[in-house]
Amino acid sequence: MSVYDSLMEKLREHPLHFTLIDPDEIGYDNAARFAAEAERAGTDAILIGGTVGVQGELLDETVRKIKNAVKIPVILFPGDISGISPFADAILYLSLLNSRNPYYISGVQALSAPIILRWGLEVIPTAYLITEPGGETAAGWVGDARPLPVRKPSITYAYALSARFLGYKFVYLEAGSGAAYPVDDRLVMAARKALGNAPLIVGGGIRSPDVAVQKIQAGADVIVTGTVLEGADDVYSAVSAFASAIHSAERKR
Ligand code: 1GP
Repeated sequence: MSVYDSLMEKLREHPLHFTLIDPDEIGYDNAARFAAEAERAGTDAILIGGTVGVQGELLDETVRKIKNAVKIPVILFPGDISGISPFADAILYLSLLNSRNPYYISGVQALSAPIILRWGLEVIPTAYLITEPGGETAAGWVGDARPLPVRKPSITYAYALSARFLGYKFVYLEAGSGAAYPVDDRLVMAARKALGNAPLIVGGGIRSPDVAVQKIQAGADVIVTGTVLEGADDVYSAVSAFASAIHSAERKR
């Protein structure tokens, strides 16, 4: 079964939690232990990526070590063409639809497509939408995004609807890693309204299980957390608190 199909099958049961590992932040010696703890605590997939300094040997070794340590899907979450590795199970093939720079909408995808085919990586087409306050984060700055404004949820609605019409398998609303606050509930609700039952990922600036549940109640299906887990003394307890709250949260439909 493909990674996408396995995630969709799980999503029919309950919302999901993904753990983001940034090799540049954590280093590959810690990454495998960290991922194994996160899996034991109930996270549903490991995302590997970062905007700055994630490439080459550091990325390949991190992916290989994590792959050896866990059975859950290991999925690339690339910040640029350098963020790809043949050793993962799948790649979130991101188009940053609200970038000012066509490189991040379709250029990097074209440049990476032939090597991704050669490696046989499973591709999961994902519309990546950076919301406020993402302009102040590395993803927003590097991706030259026009962050979707909190005061105008109709713009998020329009972008999410266009992502649905364009056939993306996932829509990812992103406040940016380490954002001062997460994606606003009104924007999550607007995207949900546009997407019907199609899967919606929300991440960036989520620091507590209560906030994660709030985003699910607003319409998210998958919550991504990175920074709050990297800083945790006890990774198992931190992930477990998120995963159990998210798995039992009631989704808005
Ligand atoms: C970033 O959405 C992810 O791409 C996770 O963000 O690091 O703020 O949890 P945090």
